[in-house]
Amino acid sequence: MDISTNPEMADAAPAPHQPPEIFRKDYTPPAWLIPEVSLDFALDDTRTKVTSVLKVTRNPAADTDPNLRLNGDGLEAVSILVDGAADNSWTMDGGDLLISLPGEKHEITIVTEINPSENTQLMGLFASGGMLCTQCEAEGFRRITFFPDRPDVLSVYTVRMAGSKAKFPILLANGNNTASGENADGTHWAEWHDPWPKPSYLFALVAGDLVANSDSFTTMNGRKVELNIWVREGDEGRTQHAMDSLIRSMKWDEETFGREYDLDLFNIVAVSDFNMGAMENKGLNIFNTKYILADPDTATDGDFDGVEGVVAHEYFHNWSGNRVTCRDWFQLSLKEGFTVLRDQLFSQDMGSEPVKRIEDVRILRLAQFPEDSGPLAHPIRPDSFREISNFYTSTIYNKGAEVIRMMRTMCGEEAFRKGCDLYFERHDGDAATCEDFVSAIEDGAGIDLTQFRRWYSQAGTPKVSIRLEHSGQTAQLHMKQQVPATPGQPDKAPMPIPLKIALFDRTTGKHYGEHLVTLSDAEATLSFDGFTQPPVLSVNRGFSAPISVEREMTNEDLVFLAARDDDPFARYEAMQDLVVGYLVAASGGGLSDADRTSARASIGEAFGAILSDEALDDEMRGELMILPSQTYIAEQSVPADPAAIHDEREGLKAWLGAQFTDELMAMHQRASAVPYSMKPEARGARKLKTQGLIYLSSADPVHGAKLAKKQFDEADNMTDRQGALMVLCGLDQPQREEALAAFHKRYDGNALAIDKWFALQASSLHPDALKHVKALAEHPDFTMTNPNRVRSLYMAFAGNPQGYHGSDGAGYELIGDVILALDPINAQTAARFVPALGKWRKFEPKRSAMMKAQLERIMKADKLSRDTLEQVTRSLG
Ligand code: B3K
Ligand code: ZN
Repeated sequence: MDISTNPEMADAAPAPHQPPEIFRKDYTPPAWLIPEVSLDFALDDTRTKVTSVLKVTRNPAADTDPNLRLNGDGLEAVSILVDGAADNSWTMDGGDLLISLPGEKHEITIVTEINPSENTQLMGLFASGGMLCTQCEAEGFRRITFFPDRPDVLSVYTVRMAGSKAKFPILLANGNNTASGENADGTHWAEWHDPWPKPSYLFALVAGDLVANSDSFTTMNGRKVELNIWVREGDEGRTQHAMDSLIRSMKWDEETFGREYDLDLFNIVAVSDFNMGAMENKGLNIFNTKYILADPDTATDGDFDGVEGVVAHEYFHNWSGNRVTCRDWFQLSLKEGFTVLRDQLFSQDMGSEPVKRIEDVRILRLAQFPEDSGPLAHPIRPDSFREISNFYTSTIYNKGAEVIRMMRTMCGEEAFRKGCDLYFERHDGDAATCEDFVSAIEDGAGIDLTQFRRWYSQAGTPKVSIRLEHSGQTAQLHMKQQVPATPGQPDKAPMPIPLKIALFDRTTGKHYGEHLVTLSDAEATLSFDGFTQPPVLSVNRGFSAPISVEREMTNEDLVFLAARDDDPFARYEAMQDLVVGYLVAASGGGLSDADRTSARASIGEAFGAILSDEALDDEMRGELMILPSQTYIAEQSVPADPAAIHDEREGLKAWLGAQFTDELMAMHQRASAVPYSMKPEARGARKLKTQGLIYLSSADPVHGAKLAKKQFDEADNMTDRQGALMVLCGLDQPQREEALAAFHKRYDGNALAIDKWFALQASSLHPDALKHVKALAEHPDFTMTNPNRVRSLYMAFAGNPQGYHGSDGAGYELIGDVILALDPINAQTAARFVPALGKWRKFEPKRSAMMKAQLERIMKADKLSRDTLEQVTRSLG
């Protein structure tokens, strides 16, 4: 009987079938190894034939299992040969192919056929803008051919591909190009060999009409490496920054980590349809165009930094990820956390160290803290998953990096380097675990990390309460830690928390040295002598631990630190605390008029000190001026009322803008006189210009719109142009439409710039943002099949603290619609929208119920991908 025809049964519809949960504790080594693979691709847009020859051998380190399990996803074998003969000993288990093998060594030949043009999931082999390319991490290789698609099976690959020379003049794969040739029928072929054994997730192939920006790099041992950045014709003029970044990364990794590149060739290809930022395939990185293409006219300073950071990140994976890979996907942070740390340290060295540190903490707080305090919380080494794509999270990446950074802080840079050297030496060529990494740091650096390992197993952002008591000559620091309960982890043990602290003398404005203290127990008290009056405490300097600090501190002391702390992060933090404290209290309705006046006066005092401090560089000044995000304030005020937070935050901006109009105008004028360059002072000036506009337009929208339009019209670079347009987008002034039209006209056809045009409108503070988003979805430039475009409209909107949280719930409904519409097209991207609804428990009851109702609606859909189903289930659970 059809269940839908029986109303009673329809009501009691069972929960959708859940894919199996996979547990870290169940890991077993593969029964069969594949030392060598040969792949042959007959390339075609709609019918690519893949012939795979696998040399398989029994794994002596595993239990005997006659079955060779070859993972497949949506594949059908056209033919299967075992040792050259047709074979019928195979069976299917779901999408997987099982072949029963009698001996110790066999050769398996399998032919599959795939359709890259229909592949809207962008996993496996897919078509993008006329070219064919691959994405295999984590489990995309099984969409190309049957294979043990797990990271602990390492093979040497030889790849041959053939296809139309006119359509695919450039044929690339991992490793080195060993042979190529032409056929009489207009096709050509190329053969590639990668000498380094690698897991299937690092396989890559690209075929297309591409042009290269080429250069070379000579390694520390004199190996000359050919470097190519491949893009579509016309884009090559925007690749130089990526090339410079690559060369700087190669040099930096030699100097800082002693890591040298290991092939004669390094190729990067930029594609416009890509689920994420980039992919570190061995010798053939594939990038989202967003992280390759940059010039002053089309890319902001932030975009330039993004290119530099991602190019470095992917390059650094060559050691932290490729030479030493992961045993299983539970170890993802082994490569991702470590590589994020490496790219952060690189970017710190390339530009302003404090500004980079503040930016990284801001990302952590915006993306990771909400994960840690919500239904999707998981440790940096998860214990289970249903769909690994859902675990490419800020927790794995950003908190993973913070955890390794803490080890570095605790053992010191030199000892940390020794630990890293030992890790690479011990595990080169291995599929390793997080435990292997921690042990290598322990042994190499000579440090005991027994208790520290809890950072790998416990989820949740620790809260540390700090109180300073003073009597006589002694200051006592009372510290208490609490690691909150998270799903599946109700009870937590204390973790070692390294805290850099300094105690300032409030008369001299100086401190007597920084201390590194480690809070290992639930509570501890430390005494410091020699203070005749209570010192001012500066704590978690440099953000030495990824925790949230609750410190009992007067506004007066916060102003003191915001104006003069010599640790730039602590100075920023004092300013943030001052504002967060005010906005949380004000939006919660718990502030008397007198308290409001006095808190604003303190914020004004600190803000004034920041504007006028001549010792500050402008990049840092701009950083200190940025108010804490609405999302961060909402996190601090559960249950949050987004409308109240918005009103208070806007009120404070307008108040500061009015109080400091003259200073901000003078600052804007001074900054506008600095000519465009990539020098820090010019970048700082650009940051100040837009920060100035933000406050001035808040205080006086009519005047602000004029000033913003002037900045927009006179801009000779994207940073100024986008900054001005961002401000204009939030204003209900006539200049808004004029500037939007001019921007679209100027950049018509430039996908990355048009993405900005969508994103600025979708994230704007304009009261009609939702209406704008709905209209933009109908714009001819909008498409659901390009992830960048989808993100620029809908992800920007889901992060819009005002529009998304409209009191009628229409924003939630829109995101619910997007998830349902996108799920069959691109499940990975669809699932990324679920956390926007999944934070329902943090909001006031009315909004909370409406967000939850959207999750329940999605849950009822006929068919959901594994990705979305897992995220919705966890979010409701
Ligand atoms: N390792 C890739 C991410 C792959 C994501 C798969 N869903 C990029 C990176 O982290 O460098
Ligand atoms: Zn990575």
